[in-house]
Parts: sequence; structure tokens; C-alpha cells
Amino acid sequence: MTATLPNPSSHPPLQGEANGYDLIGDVHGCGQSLERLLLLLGYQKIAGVYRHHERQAIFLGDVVDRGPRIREALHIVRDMVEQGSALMILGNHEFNAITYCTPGPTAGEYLRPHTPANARQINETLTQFAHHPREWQEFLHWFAGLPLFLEIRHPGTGQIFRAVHACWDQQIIDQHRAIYGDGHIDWTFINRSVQKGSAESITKQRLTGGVDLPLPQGETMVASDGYVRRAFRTKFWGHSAQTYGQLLFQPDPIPEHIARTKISAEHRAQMVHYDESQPPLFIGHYWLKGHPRPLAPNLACLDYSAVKFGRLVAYRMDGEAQLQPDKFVWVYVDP
Ligand SMILES: [Mn+2]
Repeated sequence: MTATLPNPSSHPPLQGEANGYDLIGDVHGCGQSLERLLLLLGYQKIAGVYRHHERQAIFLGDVVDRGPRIREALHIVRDMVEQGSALMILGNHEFNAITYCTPGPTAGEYLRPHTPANARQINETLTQFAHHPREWQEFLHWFAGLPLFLEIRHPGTGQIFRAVHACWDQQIIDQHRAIYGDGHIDWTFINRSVQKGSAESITKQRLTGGVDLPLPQGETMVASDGYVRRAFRTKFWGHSAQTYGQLLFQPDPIPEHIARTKISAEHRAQMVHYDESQPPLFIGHYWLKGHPRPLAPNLACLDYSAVKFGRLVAYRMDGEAQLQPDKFVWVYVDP
């Protein structure tokens, strides 16, 4: 008897074998929009799983929370990853889901405290899985096996490109690699990530949440989502920023008097620099609006607020060194 080999034409590419990669931003439960985007990108549903004969999708994290079809979106993505037609990195929402649902050392408590704000973030996901508790546990364990970042060499051009949910911080990534070899985590990492000041908490926060700076003098502001914020999101590229307003990278403005203030030496020291000599990098996370375009020649954010009736956005990466405006592909998300 001879072993049956998979038919090469029906076998999706493995990592490093694809001719191209389709990086996809924050899905946040927009399962129907995801299917429309995959079809637009030329993926076909074969035996229940979306595949492309020569391309691989890379999900940039935050598939869960907020939207109407979280469970469907997760099944689509996990099936693709298990069949080799996609890769996925962790977003802050998947990471928070793991810690929110994992019991802590104290009886009755969880690694991520069940505060009203934390509960609100995950509420839609838990509601949609209310009748599928075992399935939800399986997804949580699957999340724990995903990496925080990827670095891939395009097989055609040899060009390296990178993916992380919010911020590529080389120093933190080097530290993580020294322990784990690559972007993966384990349960020790997850347990330590909730201890304030631990290396793991800094790694998790920086890579999946980016660089937040505190508002000066302990000021607070109410963001458009209703949350009270003590910090604001900043850029980690474009180093010409002199004021906080120029450094700001979030949909909500900060108070005018802060926006005009010169960046302090202390805050300057906390900034991360991703300069234009670095390989192309893909991120999600930042709730962009408008017409998708590169943020820098080597940087694209693919989160265009799909779940707020924006766009679900992909970038078709074919190993180019400079990202091109015409390689963004998207579907509009209708109310
Ligand atoms: Mn997100």
C-alpha cells in the first residue's frame, strides 16, 4: 500500500511557501464582513475552510469582542490557521480574554479582575458563547498558543516583513526571543503578565497595546467610547514630533493645552522608534478612519474601525520593500 499524498493544488501553502500574504486588521466580530473580504481577496471556501492556492492570510489580532458575529469569525480564522491557509497573532483583546477567563491564585478571582470596564470589553464575546462554554474554553487555549509577533521572509523577494498588533519594540522583542525563541508565549508568561511591573506585563502591554503616555498632572478625559482615560496612544514612527499633539495617535483628541505642550525629556525617553530603515511592519489596533494608506513607507496599520461601520482592511504583501497605497483592499461594513 502507498500512502496517500495530499493533492498539491488543493493543499494550502505552509508558512514560508506562500507566494504572497494578505494581512488583515481587527475583525472584532464582523464575521460576515470577513467572509466578504476573503472572497474579494480570492479565497474560496473549500470543505468549509477558506483557502487560497498560493496565498496565506495573516490576522493581526482582535478577532474577538464588540461585533455581532464573534463566534463565526473565530471559527473562520481558527479553521484557516489549522489548515495552513492563515496565521494569526494575538491582539490585546485575545490576550485579555485569556486572563479574564483564567482563575487567579486567590479563590474566586481571575488573572484579569472582573471590574465593570473589563467586563464591558469582553461582554459581547461571553454573551455569544453563553451556550457554547466548552467551545469558548477551546478557543482560549488556542489563543494561548498564538504568537505576539511574526517575522517572515518573503520566499520570492527575500524581503523580511513583520506583524505585531500594536507596536514593534525591538528591545522587548529581543528579550522575548532570548527566552522563547520566537513570538510565542506560555502559561508562565500569562500568569506573570498580570503582575504589575513584570517583564511579561511590559511585553504584553507594549506589543499589543502600544505606547501610552499619561496625561500630565494626573488629568483625565472622557473618550468617545465613554471610558475615562488617564493616558493617550502615541506614534512609534515619525520622530519629528515636538509636541504631545504631534505624537498623538488615537481617534480622540487630547485637551488643547496638552496638545501644544512640548514633549518632556522623561516622556521622550519612553518613546519607541521604528525608523524607515526597518523592514515593512503591519499593525492593527488604532481605530483609523478614512482612506487606507501607508503611515510610512515601511508601516501600515490595517485597523480601520470595521466594527464602528468603517472598513475591514487587508494589505496584499508580495515582498515589496516599500508599501504601496494601491495594495490595500477593503470591504465597507454596513450598519
Ligand atoms: Mn482592536
